[in-house]
Amino acid sequence: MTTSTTESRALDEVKIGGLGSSRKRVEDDRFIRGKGNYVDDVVLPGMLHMEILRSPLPHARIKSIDTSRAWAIPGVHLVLTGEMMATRNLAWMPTLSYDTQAVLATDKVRFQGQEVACVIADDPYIAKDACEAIEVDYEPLPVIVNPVQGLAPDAPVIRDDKVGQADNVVYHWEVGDQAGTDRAFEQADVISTLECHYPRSHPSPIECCGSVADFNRATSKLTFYVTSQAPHIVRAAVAMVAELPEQMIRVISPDIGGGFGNKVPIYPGYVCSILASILLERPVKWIEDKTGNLISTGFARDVYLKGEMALRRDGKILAFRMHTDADHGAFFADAQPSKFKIGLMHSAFAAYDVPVAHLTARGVYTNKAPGGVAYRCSFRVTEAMFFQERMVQAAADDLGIDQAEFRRMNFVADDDFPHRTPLGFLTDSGQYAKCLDVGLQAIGYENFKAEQAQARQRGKLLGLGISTMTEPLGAGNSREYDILGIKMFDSAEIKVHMSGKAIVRTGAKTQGQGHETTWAQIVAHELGIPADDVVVEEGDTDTAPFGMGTYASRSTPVAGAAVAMAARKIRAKARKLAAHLLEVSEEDIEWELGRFYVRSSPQRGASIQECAMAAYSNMPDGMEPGLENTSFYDPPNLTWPFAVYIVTVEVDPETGVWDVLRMVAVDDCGVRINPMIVEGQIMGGLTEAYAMASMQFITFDADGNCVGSNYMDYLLPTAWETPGFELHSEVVTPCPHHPIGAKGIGECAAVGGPAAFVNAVMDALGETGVRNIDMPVLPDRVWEALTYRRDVSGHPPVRQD
Ligand code: MCN
Ligand code: CUN
Repeated sequence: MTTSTTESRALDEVKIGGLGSSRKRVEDDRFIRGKGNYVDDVVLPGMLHMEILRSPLPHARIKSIDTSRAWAIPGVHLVLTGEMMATRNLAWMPTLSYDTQAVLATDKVRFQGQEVACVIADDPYIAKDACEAIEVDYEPLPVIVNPVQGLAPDAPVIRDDKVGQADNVVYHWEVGDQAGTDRAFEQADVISTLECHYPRSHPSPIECCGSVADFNRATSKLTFYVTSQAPHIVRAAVAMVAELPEQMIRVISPDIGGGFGNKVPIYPGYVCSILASILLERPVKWIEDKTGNLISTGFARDVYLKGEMALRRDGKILAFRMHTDADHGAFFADAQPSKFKIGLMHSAFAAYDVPVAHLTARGVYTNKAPGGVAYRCSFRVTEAMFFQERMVQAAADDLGIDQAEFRRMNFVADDDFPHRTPLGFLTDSGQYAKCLDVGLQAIGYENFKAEQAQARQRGKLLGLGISTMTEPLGAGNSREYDILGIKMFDSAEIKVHMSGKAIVRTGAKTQGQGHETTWAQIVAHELGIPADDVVVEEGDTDTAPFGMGTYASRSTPVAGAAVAMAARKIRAKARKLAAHLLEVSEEDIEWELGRFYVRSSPQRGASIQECAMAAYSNMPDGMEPGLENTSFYDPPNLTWPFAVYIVTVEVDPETGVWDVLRMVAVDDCGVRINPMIVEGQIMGGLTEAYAMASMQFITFDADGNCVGSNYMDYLLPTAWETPGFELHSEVVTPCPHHPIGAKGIGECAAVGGPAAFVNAVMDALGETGVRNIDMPVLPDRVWEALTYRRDVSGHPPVRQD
């Protein structure tokens, strides 16, 4: 390269795949060729197959289990029951929320689909047949399908296994200033109220959960292939539950076909496959089927939300109070920071400048599969933001103030950061009003209002819904966030080879988010090594540095930050190597992307690749050879992305059917590492938001039968049903405490999206006096609301007899 001495020789960052490059996802090369390596692709010599017998009843005492017919089937190697698990102290296991969960039921079954027995056989078909040959004698018990029933004074105690548990309450939790909130309500001109139910929803990844346990008696080592978003947590849990030494456990999460939170909890199937492999000294594979997944694995939401807002006539929000009743199913098995019982529900209204607030929460056991926290949400932020935006719209309507204007006047101002919210968070940065303005401009807000008025005169119902969200992403800091006492931080390791190529490993675990692409981009940004020269590896606890895994969109905020910090340590060492190569002192060295140079003669330089070679072949006296480093990153705060979603709909009053006319999304997630991947994340999240708002329905009848345990009943939108989305990326507020200014994005659209759709339908219903229709906003619910001019609740039915 011939350049003049004054001209920069820095590499073009976008060309080498650095920050801001919409580099194609490197992992897709194998995925689109069908060459991914999922747990079900793992085939080991001598491998056996496990199937689970699940309870048909939601609540029943187990009188007896007869496995003799199953044992007699040729090809059956082992039949596991709770009684056998109990002899090894494995009938119950700890959950990630300091509760216990039955691995295989011993005393009672507590939800439909609960694991009762396992069969390990030569193939999955024999195992399944043998499961059907097991005879279980159940004595049915009264069933509880919602918190109202669970809290009734004469309700049967579901968790009678727990010493001292006399009712179905899991916890009471509160935060905020009750007395101050009461005083603020006394000052209010107007008090707005809202009550709604955020229904159960299910992540439903393409790949179900599964595991292959391979215990080798000769080496005493357990290799455990598993569909986990957090392999290191699984290793810790297996060490705890199975009492195996941690260094003898190798957990490998290979390719994962979508996680969405479903693959965070520890499932009974994992534990049973491990015990079976230890007992049989052969590899044991368990692959869950779709119904098993839909009926028994980590659900989300199912929370009853109730709140009030104290308002001044001019539109100022003075205070809010909120109460939530969460249906946790039979076991409190959520994975969440232990200090916060209802997740991060107290992030509600964090984008609004509210002086004082109070939140109470109660968890209730019911005869349903354990759930509550998973599905594209940073620990219940989804429910918090949904309630926030439904409440804000109701308050604006009550005051007769324009919904956009009401939001704008109450937003935390751009110069008011860091901002302490009334429920204790410290939000870091944002340009809320600007995002809103971009959204309103894009949707043509003023025009729409005119169109809406004209349409109403013609008997057509048009509606416009706005939703905003700010989400605390990137737990910890470790001062406040831990899971089972393990502090939440993350890590990255970079090894630069002598040719200047590199490998990055982190404690996170991609499930489709594209880490193999984006972590390399961070290295390219920090070191000037082209992203194509950097390979990324995650998910093997024997090789990856410790980390808490990928959920709550924590990877970029935490593991991504660790990648940048590890790269900076490498750069610091490379600088010393450059000084040595250029025969000047380190103080005389400058850095530009990909190259160190001598300040006084910029044409004299050493590329990062030359420094790498020197680390193996020509290091200064006294310097350790090699160019590798690890960084453990404990974030100072969560990152706080912000978004505005605006939807317009047309409702047919004759049928209640509603169609989305347009949807505009303005997301500010700080610096975008890979704009294309960020857009993919937003589109995926908006699709899920649309599904939850419009069609997805997994509920339970009065007898506790799960309705929605198959894809005829539980609907997934295809490209045909999904509306088009218009994405805007012009607002960028770099995160002030993240090394590259990035904030999380993985869940924002699923978190903020649902309220935009519901608000749009509610806006269309405008003058009917209907205040709420619970999700999913099915046409019959809309029709009912319009026809009878009443709210339509989505509460599960309660038996009347
Ligand atoms: N990214 C970026 N610039 C930013 C922020 C993120 O380029 N400013 C990129 C990241 O580098 C990463 C992706 O976007 O490649 C998502 O990053 P992040 O927001 O850090 O989220 P995580 O990687 O921690 O992913 C978790 C999040 C969660 S919790 C759920 S649930 C969810 C989601 O990701 N599950 C998914 N998106 C998913 N996408 C797919 N395809 N599959 C899943 O299971
Ligand atoms: Cu809550 S679903 Mo994501 O955090 O794995």
